[in-house]
Amino acid sequence: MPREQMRKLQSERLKEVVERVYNNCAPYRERMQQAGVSPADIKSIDDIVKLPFTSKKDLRDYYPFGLLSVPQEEIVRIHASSGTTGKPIVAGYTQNDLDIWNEVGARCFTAYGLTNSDVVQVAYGYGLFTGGLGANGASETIGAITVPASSGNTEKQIMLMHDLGVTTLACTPSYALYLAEGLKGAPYKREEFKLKIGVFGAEPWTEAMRREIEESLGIKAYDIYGLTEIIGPGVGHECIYQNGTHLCEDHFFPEIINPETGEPAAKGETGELVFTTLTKTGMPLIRFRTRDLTSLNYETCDCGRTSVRMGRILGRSDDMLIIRGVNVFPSQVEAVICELPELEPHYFIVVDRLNNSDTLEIQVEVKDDFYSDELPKMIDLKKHIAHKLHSVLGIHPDVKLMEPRTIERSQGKAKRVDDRRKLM
Ligand code: DLL
Repeated sequence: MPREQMRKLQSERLKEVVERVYNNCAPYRERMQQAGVSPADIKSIDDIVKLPFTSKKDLRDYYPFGLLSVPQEEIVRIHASSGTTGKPIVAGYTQNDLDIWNEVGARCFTAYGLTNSDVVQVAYGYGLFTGGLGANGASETIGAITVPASSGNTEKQIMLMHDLGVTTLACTPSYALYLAEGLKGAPYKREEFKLKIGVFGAEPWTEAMRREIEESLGIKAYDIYGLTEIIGPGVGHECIYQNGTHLCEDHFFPEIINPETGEPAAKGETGELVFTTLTKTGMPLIRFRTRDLTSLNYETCDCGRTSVRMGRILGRSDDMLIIRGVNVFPSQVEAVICELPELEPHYFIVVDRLNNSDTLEIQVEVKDDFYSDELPKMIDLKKHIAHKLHSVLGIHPDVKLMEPRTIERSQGKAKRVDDRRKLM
């Protein structure tokens, strides 16, 4: 769709959704009244900046159903994501919302080149988490054979993949790496598998990790993006050019803001991603602050799609570690580790405070071929890794070399940081 036409569509839809939340959801009405803005002030998509933000805190404050814009009877599905503290964040979906979800999910799967000839193994968890049911809906909507394996039980996953001629694996990128390890010890040859495509998301991953997955599984690995509050997987997808995540902006309008000031960021600048759901009816969200840090690119993609492309999620504004005053993102550590041939792509970060000074320990796993009993060799390797990490992070980490297969593997979203400072 030409950009001008897209903006027209977004303008119309924004007016409708603002009317809906204003008339049907008291917290929105009150907040808009406080900000001195009414639905009549929203004439085009450019007026979106007049509207107040919504945050994760609002979802907690109005837990579980206070932000619905329809009578509860119209809700047909609940999903939830566990927060770091206390109650989960709950999202209610109407049948209209599930239909939109299936449509955008199908759009994602089509962009990866999938059709009804494919066999899709969904190894995201099924349940309150949106990964399993979301990918399931996308796969069924394009008419592919859908294998609802859910997460865990790696041996069985591999057997199913082999026996059913699975062409597509949908799971977290960290679980894809875990499965790749499992495949090495499995009683099948690579030629016996039909696997060619991976649909990976639900956690940040780097280009280096993509290469690692593509090489170890012999597939093309594509990004899928989404969040419980907006809709699960299906908010955005890569295309075969793997050059940014196209957002389904006819349904989810994106903005980038400066996370400190809330002001719109300059074109192309990195900042916090904010979404307004333009078509949802159950729990529409206006200017929802995702805390994800990224940038947007409005140039037409080589694939011909005109939809805006999101850069990789660099981390979350709340995931950023400040260590001895320096901002450190786990994704930076991951990029370095995946580049080093001596290391497995698994790591764990421990931050602590000793005598009022922050400590940063990075546990890395040495590959079998490089692990040695000869101390000088190991000391040299450790120095080399510390040097590489220092050049990217700007601070000196304490590198801890771990034996092969000793860092815990993840079957869902990987937990990679233990910040012990908060406990003190
Ligand atoms: O993780 C939805 C999902 C399921 C997306 C399966 C893709 C595949 P939540 O549990 O609510 O929902 O977590 C949402 O996960 O704000 C990002 O920080 C992160 N995230 C999701 N997809 C990606 C991605 C699901 N492709 C939070 N790249 C989001 C980086 C991602 N981070």
